[in-house]
Amino acid sequence: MYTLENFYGPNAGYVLELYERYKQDPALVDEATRAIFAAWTPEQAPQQLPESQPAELTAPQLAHALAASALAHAIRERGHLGAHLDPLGSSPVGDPALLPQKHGLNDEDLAHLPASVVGGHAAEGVSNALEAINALHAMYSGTISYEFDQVKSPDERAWLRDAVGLRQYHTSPDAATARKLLKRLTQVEVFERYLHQTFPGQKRFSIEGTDVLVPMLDEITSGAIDSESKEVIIGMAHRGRLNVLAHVFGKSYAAILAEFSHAKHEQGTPLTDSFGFGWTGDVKYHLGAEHMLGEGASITLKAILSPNPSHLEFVNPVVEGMARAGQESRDEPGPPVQDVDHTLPILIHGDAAFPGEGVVAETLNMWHLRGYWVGGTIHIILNNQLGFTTSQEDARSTPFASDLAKGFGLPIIHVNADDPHACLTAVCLAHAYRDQFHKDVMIDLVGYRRWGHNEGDEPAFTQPQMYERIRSHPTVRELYARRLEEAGIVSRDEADAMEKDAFSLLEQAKREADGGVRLPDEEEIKNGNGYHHVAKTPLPATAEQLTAYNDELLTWPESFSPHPKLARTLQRRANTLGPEGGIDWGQAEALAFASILAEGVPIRLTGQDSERGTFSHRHAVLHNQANDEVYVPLQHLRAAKASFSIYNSPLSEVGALGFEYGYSVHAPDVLVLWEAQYGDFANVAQVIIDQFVSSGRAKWRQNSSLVLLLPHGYEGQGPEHSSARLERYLQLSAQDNWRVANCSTSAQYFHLLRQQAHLLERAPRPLIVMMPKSLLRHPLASSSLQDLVEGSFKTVIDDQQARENPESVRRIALCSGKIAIDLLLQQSRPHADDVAIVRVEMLYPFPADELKQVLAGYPRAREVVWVQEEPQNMGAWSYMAPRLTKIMPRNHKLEVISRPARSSPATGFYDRYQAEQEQIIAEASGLPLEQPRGKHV
Ligand SMILES: Cc1ncc(C[n+]2csc(CCOP(=O)(O)OP(=O)(O)O)c2C)c(N)n1
Repeated sequence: MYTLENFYGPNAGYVLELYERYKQDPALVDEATRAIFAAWTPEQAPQQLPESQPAELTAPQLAHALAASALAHAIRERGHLGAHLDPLGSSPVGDPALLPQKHGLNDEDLAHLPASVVGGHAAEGVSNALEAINALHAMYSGTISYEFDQVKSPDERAWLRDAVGLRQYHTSPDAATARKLLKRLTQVEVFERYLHQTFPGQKRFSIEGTDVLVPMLDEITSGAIDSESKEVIIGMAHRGRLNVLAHVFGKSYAAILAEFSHAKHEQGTPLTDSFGFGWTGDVKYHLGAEHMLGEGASITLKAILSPNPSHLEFVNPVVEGMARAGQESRDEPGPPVQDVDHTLPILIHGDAAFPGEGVVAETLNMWHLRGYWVGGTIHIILNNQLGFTTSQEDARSTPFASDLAKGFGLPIIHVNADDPHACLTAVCLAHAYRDQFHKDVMIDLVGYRRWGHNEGDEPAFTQPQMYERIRSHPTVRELYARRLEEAGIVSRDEADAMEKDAFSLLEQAKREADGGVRLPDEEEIKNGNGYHHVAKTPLPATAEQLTAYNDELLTWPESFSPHPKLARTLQRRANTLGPEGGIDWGQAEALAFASILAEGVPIRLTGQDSERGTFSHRHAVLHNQANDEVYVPLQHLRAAKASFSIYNSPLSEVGALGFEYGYSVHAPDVLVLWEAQYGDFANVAQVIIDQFVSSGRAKWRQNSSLVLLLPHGYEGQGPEHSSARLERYLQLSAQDNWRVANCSTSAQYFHLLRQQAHLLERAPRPLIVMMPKSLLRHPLASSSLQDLVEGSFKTVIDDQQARENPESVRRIALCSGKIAIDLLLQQSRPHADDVAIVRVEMLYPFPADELKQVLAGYPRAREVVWVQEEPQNMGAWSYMAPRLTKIMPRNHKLEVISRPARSSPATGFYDRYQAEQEQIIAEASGLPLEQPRGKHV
């Protein structure tokens, strides 16, 4: 490669030599050189050269032409380093390559060269290279600038360069549109000013400094209406949210002002009325909204603002999942049919949060994956150059807030938030790129923050100089009003009148708010959550149906050859529907899925290696050994009335789970399942579990029926592959927020899945399932066709053996999941007749009635022990103890048998694991306890 110095001065001779070679045969020079020669070669250029100049250039002319070409290239590639992006006027980073002098050129040299050495749209309609270079500077180093070199496809780069030069995307509004824009900016500013004056010091996370976001969103939504999209889904943090709610989502000023005044809290607003109803609400700048957009008869676009927690950026994967859900039709068998033009996702980021939070990278990594693609997201960094009190130098290691996006090949548009026309150009271009290529695109909207992080903060404590500048910096409305005044479009009086009108609307709204505004939630709260009143059991599947599904699931096209070993393993499933049973977990799941699809409920399952199943137990996707083609039997089921999709997820938890949560929220009729590779990896997704799955309903009345499959069980695999941290889910259980199950047989899992599908509409709740590992194929955990056909999900399973002689039972050993099988395996239990082993299969909601009934069935029992594999400070014990105490007969004592309290969930030494496990089983089976390990409660 050449350095810039190669193209002039002492190197001119060398360049001429290269040019001679190029003329002989272009293939004799490398690609980069070829491209430069092609830009000015006489084949293209002679007609644009002044007539006096010969087609063949002299050596100095040639050197200047090459230098000009290199300068043009530098501006296109690095013009953003010289762009005027900061409204507060800080100098651009700069790059010497953007200056003609660095290339050995001055203005006169450029003026003597043809515009064609610069090429592209900059060369159109100008008479020499100097004018073309100036035009190029205006395009790439003005108040808008571009970074495209990271875009891998040459076609896309060419399209983007073309789009920058074309007038088509450049906003130069006519007088009426300019007036409308000024009015919008006035509404945005006056809204914030009004709140500032009326509620001094109250948090609102003002948009001021990036006010132009609102007209930018207006532009995107009207573009979406033109593109016939049906939905836009927006994810954003607190900054500017109230303004977006008011102006993009049509939330009434009165409702917002009422929230500030707390006007309704004494009269039955959620906070006081919601006790017991599962809704506790959220602060106003986290709330979501829905609004229909359009004009007159064509109100066709549904705008959705996803609610989000304070945790910055974690809403990103949720919005992507919602978008995917909105884009898919699922009412036919086979894979869902996706229309990416139906739904447009928009993510608004913070300049500190975007480079800082890992979930951003996890979400960006999904953009091109089969199971996660949404046809492109428009990203906007609301760049106010500060994160709370942290300056950019301390917030990131890269020059631009958007640099992370370069690694994912996104085109980036930087724009100064004080130039509304440039900002609208940025969104038009971004939207057009998304529509054309269906890929993500990034806008870095550089503004400032007029107040502190929130309105109670004093920003000058930490950024004195910056805030000195901000104090005297006119607002974007003021700047735009002056611009329109100078252009003779809007007079000062007109601009002032716009302000007055905006104020009087707010004053009127305040009067309404003070008079009491009805909040829309009361009816729902009155009705409670209804969970306890629905029929939980679906109609059973028949033996004939399940047998037919089973046959079909074991059939693939004749030309298709799965791995022979796998084919043999799967064929074993052909023999398990007889009386001898043997339906294992994988088969029970497949049959449950088949019957759910036959009832018209679509299914989507994702997770790391979930197509095969981490433990090689699922094999929902078969691979032809001859050509790598795949065959998904559940997509070919004749009885299916809905789609089935399954994807291996990327190696991500927080991003992957967030996506599925969003999908489940926006497609409530779908059984959406996310599987952790091992249950404990779900702690990487803890924010999604805490902030969305467990609490979304309480905070935002957001319903999800997402199923989390979390492999769990002590099998000697060490600290990280044993526990799915059941205790955490149980600690978060309240207000009927979800269901937590730990099944001990494949039939129970079968019924649990069918029940969840049945409850999607009736009582939507997430379902947390502790999944087995060794039990996947364990004979004692497997089931028969009869178990599938005749049974239904049992929240508690009594001990059949003990039931034969209940009078002799002295101790009731309660347990859940795999330890139950370990206990039942004790063929020669020393006190088999004395101890009843009772399985609690649904831990939350706590099956109090069922347990009471079981306990009452052993009249001579005096002791209840909770047996768990987990250490005493983990597992279900802390959750069960107070609940069991409440329901136990008074003359019973309650004990726990477990590993002792530990900081790490399991030992790393297999022999120690085994000894511990044996001790737990021995203690649970023996009577009485010689050395009680637990405490009486
Ligand atoms: C995950 C997370 N960590 C920390 C915070 C606390 N916090 C709230 S706002 C903020 C600064 C955000 O800066 P930026 O992303 O630039 O957005 P801005 O507030 O400037 O609009 C921080 C650190 C948070 N909300 N979320």
